[in-house]
Amino acid sequence: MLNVLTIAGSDPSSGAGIQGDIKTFTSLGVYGFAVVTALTSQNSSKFFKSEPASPDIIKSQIRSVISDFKIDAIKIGMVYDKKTIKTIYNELKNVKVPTVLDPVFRSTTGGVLLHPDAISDFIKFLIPISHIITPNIPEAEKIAGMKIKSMNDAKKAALKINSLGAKNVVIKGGHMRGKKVVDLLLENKRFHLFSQKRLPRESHGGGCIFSAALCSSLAKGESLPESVRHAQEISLESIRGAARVGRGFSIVRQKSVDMIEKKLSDAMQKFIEIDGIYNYIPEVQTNFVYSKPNPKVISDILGLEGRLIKVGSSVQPVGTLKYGGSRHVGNAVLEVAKKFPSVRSGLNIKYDTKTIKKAIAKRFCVTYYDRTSEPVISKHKEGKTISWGIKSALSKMKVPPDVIYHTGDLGKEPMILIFGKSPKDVLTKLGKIT
Ligand code: PXL
Repeated sequence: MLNVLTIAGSDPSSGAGIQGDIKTFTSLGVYGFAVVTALTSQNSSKFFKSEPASPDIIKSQIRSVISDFKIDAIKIGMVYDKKTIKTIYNELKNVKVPTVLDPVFRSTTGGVLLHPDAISDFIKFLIPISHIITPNIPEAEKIAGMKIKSMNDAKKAALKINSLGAKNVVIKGGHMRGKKVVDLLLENKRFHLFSQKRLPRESHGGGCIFSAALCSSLAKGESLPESVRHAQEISLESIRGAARVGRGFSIVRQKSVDMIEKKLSDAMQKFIEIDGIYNYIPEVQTNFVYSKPNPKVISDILGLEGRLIKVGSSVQPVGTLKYGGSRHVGNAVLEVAKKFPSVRSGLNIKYDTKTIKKAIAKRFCVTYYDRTSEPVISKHKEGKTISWGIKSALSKMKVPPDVIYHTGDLGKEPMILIFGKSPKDVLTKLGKIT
């Protein structure tokens, strides 16, 4: 499991701050650690007070986490005053973990979250140690020292913030007028625009969700454009689901965790980390899928819209997990699950007679099909070959298969598919034959 750390303030209304961040992390399947920089008292309509934690306890909290856990990404939220900023800077300046800096200046209800005399230290110390900074328009105006009235202004402000030491900048467009919300990313001197429908409401916690989601995506190794797109989608979804739990602003609501996605992405991570696994990646690359119970259609099956690809002597995921994302392995699992509903996960690896022999020696249930004997009608229908092949391989089977292979056809690479109840089960089987 991936680990992320938020260094932020406490919000007892739990929409924003560390409470909000932990919910976002959990909903995205990463483990969230939290270092508290300040306490606030606030609800959905009013901000009452705030009080910073002492530098000593902030330092000690950061050390207690960093010294024990492997942290994959960090988010910095509310930092309140100069002392807090310097403490965080000192603790993180030599830590090589991608850091998302969320400038948190004011609460939704107008409470001061960064003391005005601390803004110059915020810029001087925290911006240079961040991998990406995520201001909204008013925050970007304050940091860049200019008004932002147009996309052109936003681009200028992003370049200015970049010159202050932020390696990458995303300016969230929510405060700009228009039917769409356009977020602007500056990465390596290049601009990317991300446009989304505008929702007709304001809610508490949206900014925190954006930066916490971005942090989770970076931990997962997604590219910056992918991470921003994801963060935008997740924020929108959480704002759409916001609930009016109090008398004031609605509070954002994170969607619940998709355990299918979580289990598959955890298993993919483990797969990638298997020593020498690149030797098992076929020419057509690998996909790994996990199905909802009793799948009826390919869109019941989660897979990579992309592949796990061999890069030199490593394996890297390309693309994102989507239901219906995998045609080949997805259709294979769909076909097996129709006959044996306990089978819900599958993975393809390079064909090798040694692997087949090992599977047989381990008393795995192994079967195969012959692509060259596929009827011509079926061959010409896109995506039908797999369904035909799996059906033919299963025709005499009484128990669920562990492995199905085929030895190829003219221009078609031979392949081994491993099946199991869950991605973890598939990995266990894989471990026994590789
Ligand atoms: O949304 C920014 C934010 C961050 N952290 C804390 C907050 C808020 C907004 O109210 O209270 C603690």
